[in-house]
Amino acid sequence: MTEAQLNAFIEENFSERNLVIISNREPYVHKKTLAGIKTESPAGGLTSAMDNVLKAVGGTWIAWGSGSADRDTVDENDRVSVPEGDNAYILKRVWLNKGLVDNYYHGYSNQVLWPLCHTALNRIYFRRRYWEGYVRANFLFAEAALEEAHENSVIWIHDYHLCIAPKLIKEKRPDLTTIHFWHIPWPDWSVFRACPRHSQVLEGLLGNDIIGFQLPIFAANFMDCIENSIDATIDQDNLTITYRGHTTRLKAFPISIDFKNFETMSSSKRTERAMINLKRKLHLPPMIGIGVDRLEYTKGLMMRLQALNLFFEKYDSFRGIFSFVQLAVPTRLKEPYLSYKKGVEAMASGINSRYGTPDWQPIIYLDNKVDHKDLVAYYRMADIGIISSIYDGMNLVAKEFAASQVDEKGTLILSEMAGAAEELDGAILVNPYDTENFADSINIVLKMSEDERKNRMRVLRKQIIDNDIYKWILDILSEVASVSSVMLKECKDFFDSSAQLRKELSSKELFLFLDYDGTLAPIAETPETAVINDATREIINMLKGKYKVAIISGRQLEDIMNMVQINDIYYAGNHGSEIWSGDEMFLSQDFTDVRSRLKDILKRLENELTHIPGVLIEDKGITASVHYRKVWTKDHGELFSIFNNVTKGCEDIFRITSGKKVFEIRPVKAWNKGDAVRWIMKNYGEGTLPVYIGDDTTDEDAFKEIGDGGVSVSVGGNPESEYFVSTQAEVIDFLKFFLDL
Ligand code: GDG
Repeated sequence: MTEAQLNAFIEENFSERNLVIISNREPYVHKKTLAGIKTESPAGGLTSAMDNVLKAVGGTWIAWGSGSADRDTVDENDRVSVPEGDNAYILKRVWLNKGLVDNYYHGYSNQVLWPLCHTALNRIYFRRRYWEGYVRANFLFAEAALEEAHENSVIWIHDYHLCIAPKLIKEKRPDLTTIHFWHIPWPDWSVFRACPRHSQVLEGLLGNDIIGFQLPIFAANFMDCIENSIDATIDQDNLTITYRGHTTRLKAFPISIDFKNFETMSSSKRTERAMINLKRKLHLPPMIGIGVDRLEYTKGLMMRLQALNLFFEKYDSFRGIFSFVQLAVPTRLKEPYLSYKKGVEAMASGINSRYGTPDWQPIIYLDNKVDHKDLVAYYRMADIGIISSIYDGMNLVAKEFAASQVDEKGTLILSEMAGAAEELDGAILVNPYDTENFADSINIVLKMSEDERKNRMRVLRKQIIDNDIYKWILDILSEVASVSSVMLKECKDFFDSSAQLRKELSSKELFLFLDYDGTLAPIAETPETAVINDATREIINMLKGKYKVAIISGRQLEDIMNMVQINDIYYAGNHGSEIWSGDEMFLSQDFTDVRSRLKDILKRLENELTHIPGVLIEDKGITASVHYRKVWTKDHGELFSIFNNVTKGCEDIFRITSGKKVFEIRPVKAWNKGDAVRWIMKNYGEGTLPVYIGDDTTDEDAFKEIGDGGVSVSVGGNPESEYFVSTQAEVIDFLKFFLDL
């Protein structure tokens, strides 16, 4: 991919659109110095990647103005053109006072979300004021974005500092397209549930049209968290979540670097001179290793030093001829980082005093930030690059190291826990906690033949060439273009539209179709505890005097009639395969065969699933449900595989569908809720307009059946329905609306 190809794509698809980026960190910081105002670019993967995007696309970047001269360099709208002289785009600064920085940035962002997402639960520290500051700061960022947004703008939000902003932006401007890229890992529910205010975080993020993750597993983990904590409609196949009428799409976009730029910088004469100077200045031995990290506990610097310590102890022939250069830029400058810094420094100097000699140091520890142009010299001269993250979204250093290896002589040792390990085949993977194996891997690499090194490095570089930063941007912007051109089908808030609906419906004869579980009754742990309350029952009793009413359920007919206990209305059980009209029963087919085959399947499932606690098998005569709401997430994989195995081969007679934590086994020819609506309307609904409310994916067939010929309403929002009510608790107001009509 080249910059030119990307520009052509942007020209074609985005020339009419304005791109607004929001991130916590700004790409250019203005600082007061004795020599005047100086501009700096902070170290960090995010800023370097996104600076490239805006240089290519133009637009506005909104970020916290953290530099001492930041206020002196902006105009009256808090804007400044950057980079200086080039004026490729606008940087708009948001001002945060010290208290807000402490609570929002050092507090909720860095002491809750950062350790949480890196599964370092014992490092989480939460105060209520952190959360309040976080919400306030998100509000300020969202306001700034709304000021800069044009009609048609695309808002590209970054990372864990800004989880609430998407919701705030969408509430005011639903027409804007919002994409959020999550740079760090996303943990599964067993970890994420430890997050104080986790529902608000998830709800905030669901304001986005797209959420991008580094790896598919992080998107799957996000789904897992939604499934366990938010009443939303989930489409596992298309990776979409519909919540309160809005659909969010999840997708993995592994981030990359500007390969060409690193390669060009590294091949330059300047770099060759810098390598000679560094070797002389640092008294480097013939073989060297390199580590480049923010001084950050997730980067596993302690584990790396432990492995190096063991390496120098065990493989003493390398003493005097191999040094490891560690560039560690201090970051965040607060606890726990200050203690971590001291620990790392003490360990490095311990190794040096243990093995060092007057003219050789095993570890050369440098904590000053170096310019990228100089950084490539370190990368290029290294025989080995080490990344030992305990958990990492991607890790751009891995890719920068490879891109700078223009002589192809260096080898990368890469932690299995870094996202980059999923992509970079030529690297030697290590578990950072396995110190012996890690130390042995350093020895193996240093003794590796030149041919193997070159082969590995070629494979590695090829992967990055094919998937560079321009491809990453293109993939994301293509997704944005497709989302906005199709404009994911949205549904409207029923109550916001009530005046209009009142006008349209008051003169009509209506037929109310009501789903039961999750609609008339709240979802419960077991089917028998999902009960309808007296108030709802009373309203339905009144409604049946005014309109025709049908209860449509996936439960067995007898079961649903027992649960609801209202006479003189229609019932459809087993998704419509059994219908009760008030005085007669209708079956959609002869179920004799189905019944006996289903019995066998359920018997096998019962036998094979007994050891998994929490599985509930519901025999509904002609259909069955396997509920796993109470099954631990860790057992889901095993449950799914047993279920698939047992039901394999019965496709001639049964169809498997899934709903909210439930698998349904239904005869191939069995009716769905859409069929039930059609049949009831044809036989009993002449002259009436159907109104349907339901909460589950199985209600989609009914929504589709109704289409424009009635009113379809989902609980929680489903793109197939025309309207939504937000929660099950609002269903009672929905029923009252018809009573008052
Ligand atoms: C997050 C995720 C994900 C470091 N020291 C110096 C310096 N750096 C630059 C490197 C590289 C960047 O910092 C670090 O990249 P990481 O990928 O390790 O990034 P994080 O800051 O942890 O960021 C991470 C990333 O977002 C992107 O999505 O990969 O997983 O945690 O670019 O070169 N740069 C300069 N001097 C230094 O001394 N100039």
